[in-house]
Amino acid sequence: MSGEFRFSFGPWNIHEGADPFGPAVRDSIEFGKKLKMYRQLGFEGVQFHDDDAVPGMDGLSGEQIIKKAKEVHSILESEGLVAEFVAPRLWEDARTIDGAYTSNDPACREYARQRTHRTLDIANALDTKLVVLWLAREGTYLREAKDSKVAVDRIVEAINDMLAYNPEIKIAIEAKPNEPMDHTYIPTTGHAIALGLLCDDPSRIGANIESAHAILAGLDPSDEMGFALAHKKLFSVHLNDQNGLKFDEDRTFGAVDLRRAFNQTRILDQYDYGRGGEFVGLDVKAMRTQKLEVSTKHLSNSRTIFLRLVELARTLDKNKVEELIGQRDYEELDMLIINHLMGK
Ligand code: GLO
Ligand code: MG
Repeated sequence: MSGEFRFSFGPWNIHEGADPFGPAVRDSIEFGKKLKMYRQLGFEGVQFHDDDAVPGMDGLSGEQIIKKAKEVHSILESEGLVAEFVAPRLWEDARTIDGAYTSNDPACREYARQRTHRTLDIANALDTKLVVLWLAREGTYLREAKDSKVAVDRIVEAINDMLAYNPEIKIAIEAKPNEPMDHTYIPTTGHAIALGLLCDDPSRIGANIESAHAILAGLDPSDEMGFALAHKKLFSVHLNDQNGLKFDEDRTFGAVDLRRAFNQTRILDQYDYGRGGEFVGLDVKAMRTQKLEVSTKHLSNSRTIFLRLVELARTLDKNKVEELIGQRDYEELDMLIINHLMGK
């Protein structure tokens, strides 16, 4: 059964455990070693930030960047891996302090544009057509600091520039309502899809839905997925979990709310997610308390939980579900699902 799904994660998901209140607590694992762990953990897709593939890229020429990215592509091939997507990391440089595409400073917006071109070059060298846009700082801390209408126009302009720069790429917008900003301009999947409609080629714009981001927006991730599937816009997912309205926890998929995870798995499986080449992507973090030698369990556990939930989705008594829906006996339906999740 597991052969039907291909799984991916990003190298940042194996990390040193630093948080805003304390430094790293685990040694770094070098990139090449991380790549060797993918297959062992049951993964074949690698999610990239542009500078995961080409560290220090802002100090390199366009040619140097492409050369380095091609070297990474050869390593992927030798490890039996493929790049799922590349995402421009537009939230660390000083020129993106006030946002990248929506910065009030034209010189900073130009930096974002140029950097994004290099991201697309890297995607090309890594042989992926998918670019993820997590619009991290495209928002405000202060309502009056930016004009929200102009901000959306600027994001559209940036996306149109990407579509023109490489006519083959597709863009998956990863909506998130807050963190690092107080409010972002593209907080939900609905916003992401609507934004795509304003762009020059809406058919090439879709969504990457992260469970925790939907929860932070007060929404149910499986309903967000249903919305994107109805629009044929579910280009990727970032499965994880989240315990309420706090910082973005990126917990192991299903670890907080198994039923909520079940419903995500169920809708993905029901509508053949993955058949068009989509990956079951994770975006999970190991707890800070985890020791180095056991700091990849959040990845293999998330995958195992996903596959077990697929089994549960497939063995759910569909006739019984239909019957109870027909009778409008949702109390009994509730019990049916709970019993099923409890193995009864
Ligand atoms: C943060 C996001 C982040 C993105 C990644 C890919 O909240 O989830 O991890 O998914 O940078 O663009
Ligand atoms: Mg994510």
